Amino acid sequence: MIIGPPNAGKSTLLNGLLDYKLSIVTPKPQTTRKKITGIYHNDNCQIIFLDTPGIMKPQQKLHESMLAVIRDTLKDADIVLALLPYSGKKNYFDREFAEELFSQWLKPAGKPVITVLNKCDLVNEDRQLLAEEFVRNTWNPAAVLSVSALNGTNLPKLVETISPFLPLNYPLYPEDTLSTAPERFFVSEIIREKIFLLYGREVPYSTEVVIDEFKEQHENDPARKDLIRCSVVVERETQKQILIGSKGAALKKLGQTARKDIEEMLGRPVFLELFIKVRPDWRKKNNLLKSYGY
Ligand SMILES: Nc1nc2c(ncn2[C@@H]2O[C@H](COP(=O)(O)OP(=O)(O)OP(=O)(O)O)[C@@H](O)[C@H]2O)c(=O)[nH]1
Ligand SMILES: [Mg+2]
Repeated sequence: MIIGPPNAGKSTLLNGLLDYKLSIVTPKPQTTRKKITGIYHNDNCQIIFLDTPGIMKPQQKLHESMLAVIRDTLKDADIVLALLPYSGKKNYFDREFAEELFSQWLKPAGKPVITVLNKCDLVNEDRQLLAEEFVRNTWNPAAVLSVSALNGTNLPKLVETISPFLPLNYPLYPEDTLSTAPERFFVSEIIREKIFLLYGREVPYSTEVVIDEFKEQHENDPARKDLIRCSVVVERETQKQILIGSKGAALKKLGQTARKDIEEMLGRPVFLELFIKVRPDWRKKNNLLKSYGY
Protein backbone atom coordinates (compact mmCIF):
# COMPACT_ATOMS: atom_id res chain seq x y z
CA MET A 1 0.00 0.00 0.00
CA ILE A 2 1.00 3.63 -0.48
CA ILE A 3 0.67 5.74 2.66
CA GLY A 4 1.67 9.34 3.38
CA PRO A 5 0.54 12.91 3.97
CA PRO A 6 -1.92 14.68 1.65
CA ASN A 7 -0.33 15.95 -1.57
CA ALA A 8 2.76 13.70 -1.23
CA GLY A 9 2.23 12.31 -4.74
CA LYS A 10 0.71 8.96 -3.74
CA SER A 11 -1.72 8.90 -6.65
CA THR A 12 0.95 10.18 -9.05
CA LEU A 13 3.17 7.31 -7.89
CA LEU A 14 0.45 4.73 -8.49
CA ASN A 15 -0.11 6.12 -11.99
CA GLY A 16 3.62 6.26 -12.70
CA LEU A 17 4.10 2.64 -11.65
CA LEU A 18 1.15 1.48 -13.76
CA ASP A 19 2.07 3.82 -16.63
CA TYR A 20 -1.63 4.68 -16.78
CA LYS A 21 -3.65 7.48 -15.24
CA LEU A 22 -5.88 5.49 -12.93
CA SER A 23 -6.00 7.62 -9.79
CA ILE A 24 -6.96 11.27 -9.92
CA VAL A 25 -4.25 13.87 -9.25
CA THR A 26 -4.58 17.56 -8.41
CA PRO A 27 -2.33 20.17 -6.79
CA LYS A 28 -4.81 20.37 -3.89
CA PRO A 29 -4.50 18.19 -0.76
CA GLN A 30 -7.14 15.58 0.11
CA THR A 31 -7.95 14.73 -3.48
CA THR A 32 -8.15 10.97 -2.90
CA ARG A 33 -10.97 9.90 -0.56
CA LYS A 34 -11.20 6.15 -1.11
CA LYS A 35 -8.82 3.24 -1.63
CA ILE A 36 -7.74 2.90 -5.27
CA THR A 37 -6.49 -0.51 -6.39
CA GLY A 38 -4.02 -0.61 -9.28
CA ILE A 39 -2.53 -3.88 -10.54
CA TYR A 40 1.01 -3.93 -11.92
CA HIS A 41 2.24 -6.79 -14.09
CA ASN A 42 5.67 -7.73 -15.40
CA ASP A 43 7.31 -11.00 -16.46
CA ASN A 44 8.31 -11.91 -12.90
CA CYS A 45 5.59 -10.65 -10.63
CA GLN A 46 2.22 -9.06 -10.06
CA ILE A 47 1.96 -6.23 -7.54
CA ILE A 48 -1.37 -4.98 -6.25
CA PHE A 49 -0.79 -1.33 -5.37
CA LEU A 50 -3.26 0.39 -3.07
CA ASP A 51 -3.43 4.18 -3.17
CA THR A 52 -4.99 5.74 -0.05
CA PRO A 53 -6.12 9.17 1.17
CA GLY A 54 -3.53 11.38 2.88
CA ILE A 55 -3.17 11.19 6.66
CA MET A 56 -4.57 14.37 8.26
CA LYS A 57 -6.13 15.60 11.47
CA PRO A 58 -9.84 14.79 11.13
CA GLN A 59 -12.14 17.82 11.05
CA GLN A 60 -15.20 16.13 9.57
CA LYS A 61 -16.91 12.76 9.71
CA LEU A 62 -15.75 12.34 6.12
CA HIS A 63 -12.13 12.59 7.33
CA GLU A 64 -12.73 9.86 9.90
CA SER A 65 -13.93 7.59 7.14
CA MET A 66 -10.83 8.45 5.07
CA LEU A 67 -8.59 7.59 8.03
CA ALA A 68 -10.48 4.31 8.48
CA VAL A 69 -9.68 3.47 4.84
CA ILE A 70 -5.96 3.96 5.58
CA ARG A 71 -6.17 1.87 8.77
CA ASP A 72 -8.01 -1.02 7.05
CA THR A 73 -5.67 -0.98 4.05
CA LEU A 74 -2.65 -1.09 6.37
CA LYS A 75 -4.08 -4.19 8.04
CA ASP A 76 -4.33 -6.02 4.69
CA ALA A 77 -1.07 -4.88 3.12
CA ASP A 78 2.02 -7.10 2.78
CA ILE A 79 4.38 -4.17 2.23
CA VAL A 80 4.06 -0.49 3.00
CA LEU A 81 5.43 2.28 0.81
CA ALA A 82 5.76 5.26 3.15
CA LEU A 83 5.74 8.24 0.82
CA LEU A 84 7.38 11.42 2.11
CA PRO A 85 7.67 14.37 -0.27
CA TYR A 86 10.82 16.48 -0.50
CA SER A 87 10.29 20.14 0.08
CA GLY A 88 12.42 23.26 -0.16
CA LYS A 89 12.37 23.55 3.65
CA LYS A 90 15.57 23.25 5.65
CA ASN A 91 15.15 19.62 6.67
CA TYR A 92 14.25 18.66 3.08
CA PHE A 93 11.14 16.82 4.22
CA ASP A 94 8.63 17.04 7.08
CA ARG A 95 10.36 15.15 9.91
CA GLU A 96 7.55 15.82 12.34
CA PHE A 97 5.05 14.11 10.08
CA ALA A 98 7.49 11.26 9.41
CA GLU A 99 7.93 10.67 13.13
CA GLU A 100 4.17 10.53 13.61
CA LEU A 101 3.80 8.20 10.61
CA PHE A 102 6.39 5.76 11.93
CA SER A 103 5.39 5.82 15.58
CA GLN A 104 1.60 5.90 15.27
CA TRP A 105 0.99 3.96 12.07
CA LEU A 106 3.93 1.92 10.81
CA LYS A 107 5.49 0.55 13.99
CA PRO A 108 2.21 -0.80 15.41
CA ALA A 109 1.38 -2.39 12.03
CA GLY A 110 4.64 -4.36 11.99
CA LYS A 111 4.83 -4.62 8.17
CA PRO A 112 7.98 -4.21 6.06
CA VAL A 113 8.33 -0.50 5.22
CA ILE A 114 10.00 0.97 2.17
CA THR A 115 10.45 4.71 2.65
CA VAL A 116 9.99 6.47 -0.65
CA LEU A 117 11.20 10.07 -0.72
CA ASN A 118 9.18 11.57 -3.56
CA LYS A 119 9.60 14.72 -5.66
CA CYS A 120 13.38 14.19 -5.85
CA ASP A 121 13.30 16.48 -8.88
CA LEU A 122 12.93 19.36 -6.40
CA VAL A 123 16.25 18.82 -4.52
CA ASN A 124 19.83 18.09 -5.54
CA GLU A 125 21.51 14.73 -5.10
CA ASP A 126 23.54 15.73 -2.02
CA ARG A 127 20.38 16.58 -0.15
CA GLN A 128 18.77 13.33 -1.25
CA LEU A 129 21.70 11.33 0.16
CA LEU A 130 21.51 13.27 3.44
CA ALA A 131 17.76 12.73 3.73
CA GLU A 132 18.05 9.01 2.91
CA GLU A 133 20.80 8.66 5.52
CA PHE A 134 18.67 10.45 8.08
CA VAL A 135 15.68 8.18 7.42
CA ARG A 136 17.86 5.06 7.66
CA ASN A 137 19.43 6.15 10.95
CA THR A 138 16.22 7.39 12.54
CA TRP A 139 13.56 4.85 11.59
CA ASN A 140 15.56 2.01 10.01
CA PRO A 141 13.01 0.93 7.38
CA ALA A 142 13.63 -2.12 5.16
CA ALA A 143 14.73 0.20 2.34
CA VAL A 144 14.96 3.90 1.44
CA LEU A 145 14.72 5.27 -2.07
CA SER A 146 14.37 8.72 -3.65
CA VAL A 147 12.03 8.89 -6.64
CA SER A 148 10.17 11.33 -8.81
CA ALA A 149 6.71 9.95 -9.35
CA LEU A 150 6.12 12.78 -11.79
CA ASN A 151 9.19 12.20 -13.99
CA GLY A 152 9.45 8.46 -13.46
CA THR A 153 12.93 8.68 -11.87
CA ASN A 154 13.82 5.47 -10.01
CA LEU A 155 10.40 3.84 -10.48
CA PRO A 156 11.89 0.66 -12.04
CA LYS A 157 14.29 0.55 -9.08
CA LEU A 158 11.33 0.85 -6.73
CA VAL A 159 9.68 -2.19 -8.33
CA GLU A 160 12.98 -4.08 -7.93
CA THR A 161 13.15 -3.03 -4.29
CA ILE A 162 9.60 -4.24 -3.63
CA SER A 163 10.01 -7.63 -5.36
CA PRO A 164 11.90 -9.54 -2.62
CA PHE A 165 9.18 -8.64 -0.11
CA LEU A 166 6.32 -9.99 -2.19
CA PRO A 167 4.63 -13.14 -0.88
CA LEU A 168 4.99 -16.18 -3.12
CA ASN A 169 1.66 -16.74 -4.81
CA TYR A 170 -0.03 -17.41 -8.11
CA PRO A 171 -1.09 -14.23 -9.89
CA LEU A 172 -4.39 -13.14 -8.38
CA TYR A 173 -5.58 -11.29 -11.49
CA PRO A 174 -5.37 -11.87 -15.26
CA GLU A 175 -2.65 -9.90 -17.00
CA ASP A 176 -5.00 -7.37 -18.57
CA THR A 177 -6.61 -6.37 -15.27
CA LEU A 178 -5.68 -2.85 -14.24
CA SER A 179 -8.06 -2.32 -11.34
CA THR A 180 -10.85 -3.96 -9.41
CA ALA A 181 -13.18 -0.95 -9.28
CA PRO A 182 -15.95 -0.61 -11.87
CA GLU A 183 -15.88 1.94 -14.71
CA ARG A 184 -18.57 4.05 -13.05
CA PHE A 185 -16.31 4.65 -10.04
CA PHE A 186 -13.61 6.05 -12.29
CA VAL A 187 -16.21 8.19 -14.09
CA SER A 188 -17.18 9.80 -10.77
CA GLU A 189 -13.50 10.27 -9.89
CA ILE A 190 -12.79 12.04 -13.20
CA ILE A 191 -15.64 14.47 -12.51
CA ARG A 192 -14.31 15.05 -8.97
CA GLU A 193 -10.84 15.71 -10.38
CA LYS A 194 -12.19 18.35 -12.77
CA ILE A 195 -14.06 20.00 -9.89
CA PHE A 196 -10.81 20.15 -7.88
CA LEU A 197 -9.04 21.67 -10.87
CA LEU A 198 -11.73 24.14 -11.96
CA TYR A 199 -13.08 25.50 -8.66
CA GLY A 200 -11.41 27.19 -5.73
CA ARG A 201 -11.78 27.55 -1.98
CA GLU A 202 -14.04 25.06 -0.22
CA VAL A 203 -16.09 24.00 -3.26
CA PRO A 204 -14.08 20.87 -4.22
CA TYR A 205 -14.03 19.74 -0.59
CA SER A 206 -17.79 20.20 -0.23
CA THR A 207 -18.55 18.26 -3.40
CA GLU A 208 -19.35 14.60 -3.97
CA VAL A 209 -20.21 12.95 -7.27
CA VAL A 210 -22.75 10.15 -7.54
CA ILE A 211 -23.46 8.21 -10.73
CA ASP A 212 -27.26 7.82 -10.91
CA GLU A 213 -27.43 6.07 -14.25
CA PHE A 214 -24.90 4.52 -16.64
CA LYS A 215 -26.68 3.20 -19.73
CA GLU A 216 -24.37 1.34 -22.07
CA GLN A 217 -26.37 1.95 -25.23
CA HIS A 218 -23.52 1.25 -27.63
CA GLU A 219 -23.79 -2.50 -27.11
CA ASN A 220 -27.17 -2.78 -28.82
CA ASP A 221 -26.51 -0.01 -31.28
CA PRO A 222 -22.91 1.17 -31.79
CA ALA A 223 -24.19 4.44 -33.25
CA ARG A 224 -25.77 5.41 -29.93
CA LYS A 225 -23.71 7.07 -27.24
CA ASP A 226 -23.69 5.80 -23.67
CA LEU A 227 -25.76 7.87 -21.29
CA ILE A 228 -24.24 8.86 -17.95
CA ARG A 229 -26.38 10.77 -15.45
CA CYS A 230 -24.63 12.13 -12.34
CA SER A 231 -25.54 14.06 -9.26
CA VAL A 232 -23.01 16.61 -8.15
CA VAL A 233 -23.74 17.03 -4.46
CA VAL A 234 -22.78 20.21 -2.61
CA GLU A 235 -23.46 21.45 0.93
CA ARG A 236 -24.89 24.92 0.26
CA GLU A 237 -27.02 26.83 -2.21
CA THR A 238 -24.12 29.31 -2.68
CA GLN A 239 -21.84 26.44 -3.75
CA LYS A 240 -24.45 25.33 -6.24
CA GLN A 241 -24.44 28.82 -7.78
CA ILE A 242 -20.63 28.77 -7.99
CA LEU A 243 -20.69 25.37 -9.70
CA ILE A 244 -23.19 26.63 -12.26
CA GLY A 245 -21.49 29.98 -12.80
CA SER A 246 -22.73 32.94 -14.77
CA LYS A 247 -25.29 31.77 -17.35
CA GLY A 248 -24.21 28.18 -16.69
CA ALA A 249 -20.75 28.74 -18.17
CA ALA A 250 -18.81 27.05 -15.34
CA LEU A 251 -20.99 23.95 -15.36
CA LYS A 252 -20.70 23.73 -19.14
CA LYS A 253 -16.93 23.83 -18.87
CA LEU A 254 -16.99 21.16 -16.15
CA GLY A 255 -19.15 18.90 -18.31
CA GLN A 256 -16.96 19.37 -21.37
CA THR A 257 -13.62 18.74 -19.66
CA ALA A 258 -14.92 15.75 -17.71
CA ARG A 259 -16.59 14.23 -20.78
CA LYS A 260 -13.35 14.43 -22.75
CA ASP A 261 -11.46 12.35 -20.15
CA ILE A 262 -14.36 9.94 -19.62
CA GLU A 263 -14.55 9.26 -23.36
CA GLU A 264 -10.80 8.70 -23.45
CA MET A 265 -11.02 6.22 -20.57
CA LEU A 266 -13.99 4.32 -22.00
CA GLY A 267 -12.81 4.55 -25.58
CA ARG A 268 -16.26 5.60 -26.79
CA PRO A 269 -18.42 8.73 -26.93
CA VAL A 270 -20.85 9.48 -24.10
CA PHE A 271 -23.65 11.85 -23.17
CA LEU A 272 -22.84 13.28 -19.76
CA GLU A 273 -25.60 14.90 -17.73
CA LEU A 274 -24.78 16.66 -14.47
CA PHE A 275 -27.45 17.57 -11.93
CA ILE A 276 -26.45 19.71 -8.97
CA LYS A 277 -28.05 18.87 -5.65
CA VAL A 278 -27.76 20.54 -2.26
CA ARG A 279 -27.44 18.20 0.72
CA PRO A 280 -26.68 20.42 3.74
CA ASP A 281 -23.62 19.25 5.71
CA TRP A 282 -23.39 15.88 3.92
CA ARG A 283 -19.79 15.51 5.14
CA LYS A 284 -21.03 15.39 8.73
CA LYS A 285 -23.99 13.04 8.25
CA ASN A 286 -23.50 9.32 8.73
CA ASN A 287 -26.43 8.22 6.58
CA LEU A 288 -25.39 10.38 3.60
CA LEU A 289 -21.72 9.40 3.92
CA LYS A 290 -22.76 5.77 3.95
CA SER A 291 -24.90 6.18 0.85
CA TYR A 292 -21.89 7.72 -0.94
CA GLY A 293 -19.76 4.70 -0.04
CA TYR A 294 -17.79 6.15 2.89
N1 LIG B 1 7.66 18.10 -8.58
C1 LIG B 1 6.97 16.99 -8.36
N2 LIG B 1 5.64 17.06 -8.14
C2 LIG B 1 4.98 15.91 -7.92
C3 LIG B 1 5.61 14.65 -7.91
N3 LIG B 1 4.68 13.71 -7.64
C4 LIG B 1 3.51 14.36 -7.50
N4 LIG B 1 3.67 15.69 -7.68
C5 LIG B 1 2.63 16.73 -7.64
O1 LIG B 1 2.10 16.80 -6.32
C6 LIG B 1 0.71 17.14 -6.36
C7 LIG B 1 -0.11 16.12 -5.58
O2 LIG B 1 -0.05 14.88 -6.24
P1 LIG B 1 -1.07 13.70 -5.90
O3 LIG B 1 -0.57 12.48 -6.61
O4 LIG B 1 -2.46 14.13 -6.13
O5 LIG B 1 -0.81 13.56 -4.33
P2 LIG B 1 -1.55 12.59 -3.29
O6 LIG B 1 -0.53 12.18 -2.30
O7 LIG B 1 -2.26 11.50 -4.01
O8 LIG B 1 -2.57 13.62 -2.63
P3 LIG B 1 -3.98 13.30 -1.86
O9 LIG B 1 -4.77 12.37 -2.72
O10 LIG B 1 -4.59 14.64 -1.79
O11 LIG B 1 -3.63 12.74 -0.53
C8 LIG B 1 0.33 17.20 -7.84
O12 LIG B 1 0.35 18.54 -8.25
C9 LIG B 1 1.43 16.40 -8.51
O13 LIG B 1 1.67 16.79 -9.84
C10 LIG B 1 7.04 14.60 -8.15
O14 LIG B 1 7.67 13.56 -8.18
N5 LIG B 1 7.65 15.81 -8.36
MG1 LIG C 1 -4.23 11.00 -4.08
